[in-house]
Amino acid sequence: MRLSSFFMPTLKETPTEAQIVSHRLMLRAGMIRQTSAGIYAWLPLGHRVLKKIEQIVREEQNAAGAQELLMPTIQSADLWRESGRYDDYGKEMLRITDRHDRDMLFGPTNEEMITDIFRSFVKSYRQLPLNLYHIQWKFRDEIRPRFGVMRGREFLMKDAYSFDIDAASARRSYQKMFLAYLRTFARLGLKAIPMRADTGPIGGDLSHEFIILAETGESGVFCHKDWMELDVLKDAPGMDDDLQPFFDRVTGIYAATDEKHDVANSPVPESDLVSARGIEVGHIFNFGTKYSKPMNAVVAGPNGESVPVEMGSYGIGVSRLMGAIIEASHDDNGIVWPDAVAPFNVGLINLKVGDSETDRVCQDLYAKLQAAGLDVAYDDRDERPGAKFADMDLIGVPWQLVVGPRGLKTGVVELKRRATGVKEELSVDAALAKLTQ
Ligand code: 5CA
Repeated sequence: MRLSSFFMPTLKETPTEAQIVSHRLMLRAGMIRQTSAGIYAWLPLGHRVLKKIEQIVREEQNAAGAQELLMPTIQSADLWRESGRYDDYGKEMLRITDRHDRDMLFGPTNEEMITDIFRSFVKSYRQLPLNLYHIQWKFRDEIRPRFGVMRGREFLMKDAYSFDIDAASARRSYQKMFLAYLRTFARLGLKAIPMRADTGPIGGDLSHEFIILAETGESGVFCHKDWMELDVLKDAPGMDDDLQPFFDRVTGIYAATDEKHDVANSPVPESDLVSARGIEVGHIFNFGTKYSKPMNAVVAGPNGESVPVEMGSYGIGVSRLMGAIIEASHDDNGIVWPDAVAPFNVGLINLKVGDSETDRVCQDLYAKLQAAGLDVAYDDRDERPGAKFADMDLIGVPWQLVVGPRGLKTGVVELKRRATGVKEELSVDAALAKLTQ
């Protein structure tokens, strides 16, 4: 992408309405634009990152055996009357009436709809286990939308739903998602803490929240003092292995409860726990037959008997993750994207647009880096070098390649790593080799 034509409305001033750093940086970098309270348009830079996060979430869901589908955002109220949640959900649900005076709603979650799809097509235990997910916009009329995309009213969520014949099999489905979540967050460059949680309006008795540590977070968390140094995924089993020992080990260590350490039930002494604040980026639930019973989602069991299916649901806040990643990874100059989700892999800075040799080398590098499959932000704007460096740091491009006439006289360019600030001078070919290796 040539920055001279890229729609990236960066701001020089710090927006005063934003209270936390991720919100400030997303506005300053021209990633989002608020269109109503808690509702955002995703501008090209923000959209790029959103799609990268979404893709990592998708790949790990697929690797855990979940299958992607896509359900609509608008739902019929009738389904929610069947489960009993239409009245329970309260003012957070955006209720809509269509031209025929039918009650509709903008989905805050999809348990009812997926249960309806399931019961229409699945009739036998032989078709189980089944896990279906989608990545779709949700709407919750939050009383206090704030902190940008962190607590929005419209937000992008990945929600998966598992269906099993019995509780033991449902537990295994839960454990698969638990492991998939740890993997997903690790790939996003985040260290998520799984914490025993209340089930709230979703229901059930087994639930974990996944929390990213951040002082600005809205969740209180008790975390084992060694968690941030531990690499639990190092000895993690494969998806087809027995997951129980891994699950017991991890949850045993972090058996804290939503606001208070459950001293009576936790194997962890209180002295090993530290209390901190964090952002909830995922939440998983095992709720048994809470929806299948009232909605009559039954299958024929091995002896022909009718069995209400055991269910779980598994959410990841895809748009919230963008804020969480920035909270976890920024400095005074701007965002420091982990490579996996960066909007561009490489920033190519032309220090003297119009200088024929500099232009030629940049053009050549731009073509070769792209041919190697990298996303390149080529700063070919007629701007001062200082402004270009500042923008590249603000938008957090992990590798920055600086090309100017002075360096080219001796055949070198400068390569900077955003995260460390370390700069090195290399020949054009060596820089290219390093970036494309
Ligand atoms: N049906 C279940 C699991 S699919 C469910 O809805 N769970 S949830 O309510 O916990 O939401 C799942 C995730 O969505 C949360 O962990 C959080 O990361 C994200 N989320 C929830 N509310 C918001 C919001 N207002 N803004 C941004 N993200 C949100």
